[in-house]
Amino acid sequence: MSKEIKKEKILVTSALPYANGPLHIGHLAGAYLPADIYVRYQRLKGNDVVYICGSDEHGVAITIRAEQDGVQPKQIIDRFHELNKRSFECFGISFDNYSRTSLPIHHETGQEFFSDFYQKGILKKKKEKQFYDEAARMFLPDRYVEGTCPNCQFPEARGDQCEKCGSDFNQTELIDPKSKITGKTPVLKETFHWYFPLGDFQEGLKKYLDSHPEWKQNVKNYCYGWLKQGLKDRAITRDLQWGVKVPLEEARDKVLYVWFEAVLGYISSTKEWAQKIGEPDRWRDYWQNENCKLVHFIGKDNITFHAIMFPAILMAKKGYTLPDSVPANEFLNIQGDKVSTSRDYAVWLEDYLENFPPDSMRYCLASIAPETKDSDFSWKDFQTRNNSELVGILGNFINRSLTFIDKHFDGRVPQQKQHDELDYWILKQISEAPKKVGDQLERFRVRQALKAFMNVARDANKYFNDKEPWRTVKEDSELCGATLNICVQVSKTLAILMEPFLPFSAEKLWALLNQEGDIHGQNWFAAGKEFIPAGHQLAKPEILISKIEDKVIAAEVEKLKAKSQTVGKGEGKVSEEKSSLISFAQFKNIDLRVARVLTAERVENTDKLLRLEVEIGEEKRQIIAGMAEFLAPESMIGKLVIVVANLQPAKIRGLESQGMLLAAENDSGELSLITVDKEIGTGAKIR
Ligand code: B3M
Ligand code: ZN
Repeated sequence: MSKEIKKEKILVTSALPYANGPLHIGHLAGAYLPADIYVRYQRLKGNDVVYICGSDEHGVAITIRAEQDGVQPKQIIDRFHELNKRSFECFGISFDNYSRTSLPIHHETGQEFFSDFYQKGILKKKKEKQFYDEAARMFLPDRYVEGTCPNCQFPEARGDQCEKCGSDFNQTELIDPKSKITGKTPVLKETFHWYFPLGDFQEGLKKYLDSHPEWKQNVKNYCYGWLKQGLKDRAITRDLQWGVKVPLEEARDKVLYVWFEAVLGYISSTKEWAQKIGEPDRWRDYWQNENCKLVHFIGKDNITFHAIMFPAILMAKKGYTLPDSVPANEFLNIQGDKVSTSRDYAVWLEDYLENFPPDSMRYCLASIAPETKDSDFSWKDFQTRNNSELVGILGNFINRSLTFIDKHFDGRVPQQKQHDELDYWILKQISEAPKKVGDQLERFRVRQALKAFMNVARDANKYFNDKEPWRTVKEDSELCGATLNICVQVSKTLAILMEPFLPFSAEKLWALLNQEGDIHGQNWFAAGKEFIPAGHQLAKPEILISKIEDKVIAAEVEKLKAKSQTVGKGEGKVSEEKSSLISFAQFKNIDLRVARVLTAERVENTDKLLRLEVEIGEEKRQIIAGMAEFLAPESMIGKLVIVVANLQPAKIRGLESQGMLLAAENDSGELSLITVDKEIGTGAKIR
């Protein structure tokens, strides 16, 4: 069957997530699950599809996180690359390759594009004034500056892009800019950068967009909006150390702008894939082949880079396939609130997997996919969808059919008989289903596709009910057998059709039907048509999907409630990992110093308080400490102690305390002073 159909070449990508934090279900719903469903479907159709992704490991998103944690960027990317890769695997996101932009193959690819443009004279070198943080003594690219969006007045716009309205701009256009490092207003200082002449591609891009009237409305709206404003040249280099080095002697301290090279990550990841399969040139079959369909799944905040910037880059490079479609999704909110990584208000993939199976979330997210507008995830809805739909409709049909056959027909597929009207009806439903589901998937409508799939399960239950096998088994066992034979064929159809949405359950069902071969390698068009012969032995029935209890859901709701009440600072800027442990950065915020006690005396009319004078390097400070019960003041004089040097001053009994002394305390409240074991000098840092 599939042989008659011409194989299509399709290269699918999902946005490369920054390796600066863990992933949450919002990520999954936007750029990964819809792509995976689409890819799995195309594979079943027998198309030649390669699914590419990887970690985005450059840019300020990474360096800011590293600075916060007080570690090197390399440590951040290694950690989150592995973590995120594993989370994707656990959710069945079936990339053919998950690469990293820190790999040499990517650096070479990025540099090759830059050099090519440079040599062709496409790039414009411009001297310009750029924001510079005098206190931190560095230029402030992109997200190192924040301010008010020049387009929509959103007060927390990043230096290169506004999260709110999606517009992108040069940072000097920001209103009331502030350095993210010191919070100070940056100054303008001269530097130079290379610009990609996006403006020159205005007409070419217009033609290109016009040739894709089928694109999603949200994507077209954004794109035409930008064209209307008029495209401007974009700087593609930055004054940073971390990134892909600009391959020019005169630009030693510059790297390629992360967005310029990140999109090229799709190409380098495909190259890496080709090398891994031992056909290093195979990537060209996709990227340099106008018959290959290139599809980018992304979130809406990335539209400009994929539908404007990247096509222009590919046009400039010449000989490359342009994106055929850019299905961008909107955002997923959680229980009525925006996801906030800094407040830990999110459903993290790793946490989810500790308590629930991946398919339940895949099902829920596919049914509420934010395709045309932002959508909302709630735990209650998740439970209802799992219990009443997945278990109550899909699982129920499979289970009642298979247990019936097990009980009354020894687990063997019964004989077929002359069909009646109901039989013809259900057979028609399953034979039409692959096209119905497929038509929606071709148009990236995951919600509708899932609905069409679930309609088959609904029809199947109706068929079972109307045929009343529990009655016919007593009156006409042959008729009953024929009904159950059809139920088996429906189950097989469901197994294939569910594979894109519910790959783990599909595997399980395939095993219950005791089918040979890999469910992931079946033929989509055989669904509803190629039947299991009578007499075939089925496996012992098992529950396909389990119900989720109220109390587990209640616990999840509580967890989120607690977080929605904590006030976040630095909302949504840089993700922080959640845990009760403190980060290294938090530890580093405490300035601990060695100090010498110069004088010590009791504070009059108190039992506990001592007034100490300490020396910290050049500085003298007064500290009021509650230690008099256990420590004689004279014994402390001359000792080297540890002081928290950046504690806010406090008034104690009218005396200002400018720091805190560290002491160990046991269960009975006894104190012992913490000292250092050699003359290291006052002011020395504790680390
Ligand atoms: N890393 C941005 C993001 O995670 C970015 C996508 C790159 S796709 C080439 O939103
Ligand atoms: Zn804006």
